[in-house]
Amino acid sequence: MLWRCRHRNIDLARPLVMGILNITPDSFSDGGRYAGLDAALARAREILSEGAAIIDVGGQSTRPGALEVEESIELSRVVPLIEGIAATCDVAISIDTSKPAVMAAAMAAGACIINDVYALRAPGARALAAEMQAGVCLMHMQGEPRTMQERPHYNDVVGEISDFLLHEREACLAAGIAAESIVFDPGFGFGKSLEHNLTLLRELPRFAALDAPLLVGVSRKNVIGKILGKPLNERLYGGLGLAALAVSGGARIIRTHDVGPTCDAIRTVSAVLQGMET
Ligand code: YH5
Repeated sequence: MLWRCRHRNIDLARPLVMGILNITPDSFSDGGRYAGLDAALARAREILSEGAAIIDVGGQSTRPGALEVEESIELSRVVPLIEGIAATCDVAISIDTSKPAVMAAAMAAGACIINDVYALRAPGARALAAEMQAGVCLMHMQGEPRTMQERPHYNDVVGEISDFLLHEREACLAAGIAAESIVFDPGFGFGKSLEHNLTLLRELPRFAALDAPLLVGVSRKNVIGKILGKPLNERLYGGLGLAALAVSGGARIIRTHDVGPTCDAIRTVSAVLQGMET
């Protein structure tokens, strides 16, 4: 199974890790510490050496309650970093943005994947992705980041999110995006209560059976914090438990801050599920 992302074909025969590289100064992790370009590039190399296949570069915080970042600020954060990574590392780079101008600049700088929490719903986003032949991650979100955790509601959380993803996939295909370029993500924490997140994790095989490979991002999120009663910096082992569960449930890509430990966790699960060959 290949994920077609511009000049790259990413092999999804085995599950792989997407390492998070945030460069927002207010970021809950890494952003503050890696505010400078050199430090961010060093972190990118570290993410690679720990085993990530994809580096997810983000210049805008989308965690609950976050405000929108101005386009020029987002551009000034992500473009030099993507150029620097592309010049020095042979790795797939994804851009975590919802703004078509940022997507376009990121592609010009060397990114090959668009990871958009709004699932390319901004005017022009789908046409751009089609034109670039970019890989795209379509993620589900109920509401918008500033208010999405206030009162999430579903009658059928799995059914509604599946319908959304399939509907957005059709819109992407109609815009000229190749089916092989699309992956799905139920969007953990994006307009979901603890019970919603737990149901989604339990029912992951139903998402894995849809028309696209499945990406899961639970790293350090409140779902872990609520289960364990632990703060952000004590959620590693909980995150590894859920990463192992996600791969066992059919996820192909795990988005995480904790790249080395997550690679080990999912390689062991994959060896059991698929054996050591291929
Ligand atoms: C995702 O799931 N998430 S940004 C709150 C946290 C910890 C982490 C309170 N972008 C996803 O990582 N893209 C983000 O603790 C994403 N899937 C995809 N495709 C939020 C985040 C976070 C938020």
